[in-house]
Amino acid sequence: LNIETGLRQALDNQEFRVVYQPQVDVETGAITAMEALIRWQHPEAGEISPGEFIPVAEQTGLIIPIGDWLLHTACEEMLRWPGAEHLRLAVNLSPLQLNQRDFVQRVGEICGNTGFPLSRLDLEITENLLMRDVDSVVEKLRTLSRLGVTVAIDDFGTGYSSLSYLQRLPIHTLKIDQSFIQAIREGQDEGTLVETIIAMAQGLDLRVVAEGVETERQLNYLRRLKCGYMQGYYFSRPINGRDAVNLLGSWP
Ligand code: G
Ligand code: G
Ligand code: MN
Ligand code: NA
Repeated sequence: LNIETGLRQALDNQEFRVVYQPQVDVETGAITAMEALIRWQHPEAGEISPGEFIPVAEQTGLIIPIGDWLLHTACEEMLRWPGAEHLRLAVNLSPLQLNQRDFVQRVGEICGNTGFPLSRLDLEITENLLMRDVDSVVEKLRTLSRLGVTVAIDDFGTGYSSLSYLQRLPIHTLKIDQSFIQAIREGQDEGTLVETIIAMAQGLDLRVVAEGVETERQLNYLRRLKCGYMQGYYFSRPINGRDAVNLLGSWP
């Protein structure tokens, strides 16, 4: 299988799908957002994971049309969900997308065309942005922030962002990498890095989302620390739009 060749045809052949994973308010238990995640069903090779094909999409520039497709599709789909009028939509961005000169315009157009309010959009960027031009990315994120978009640092704690870097970027949310959450186990849940990150985020006035929550122990721990939001298999795996509608309808 040649991933690059396959990727070049995948959009035309409608081989991508979007799945969604809920984010839950720790205090109220309500679902407040859905993270959109891309899936690729190759006609011969079957499902190929984003971990495999996203790097190739980035190297080839195909991440630009693929990213546009994902945002457009997720916006359209979520707007059709009953009772989801207040849900936020979180999407993952590659550095290459942010480095596009017309990035702000593209996001504005996709939301404008679909009717999805910018004020319900969360952009997830990783710490290792490898941004060629930090100033211009900061400027773009500022512009989007003024329009109501929020920005999250994804996989927080695994990259090399310094505190000064964090302060420079107009961000609203830290998503604690799942490896730190999974380290919360019987007898090992004191003085964890999670505790430190949450305290730091509170000091910086940032929202915190804990990723990869799988157990009740982890949930209770996050509640004690007054972590704001959480996401993980404990609540739901990433699911398709139809299942997401059912989940929302039956959520307590
Ligand atoms: O969904 P899964 O856990 O398999 O995702 C694996 C990785 O792929 C994660 O780091 C996730 O952020 C990334 N990913 C999933 N969907 C997208 C997408 O639409 N765009 C980008 N850039 N990355 C994505
Ligand atoms: O890098 P990013 O955070 O966008 O990646 C999200 C990925 O994490 C998705 O591929 C999703 O399938 C995966 N994921 C979400 N919740 C859990 C969880 O509770 N446990 C594990 N192991 N993976 C998870
Ligand atoms: Mn993410
Ligand atoms: Na993450």
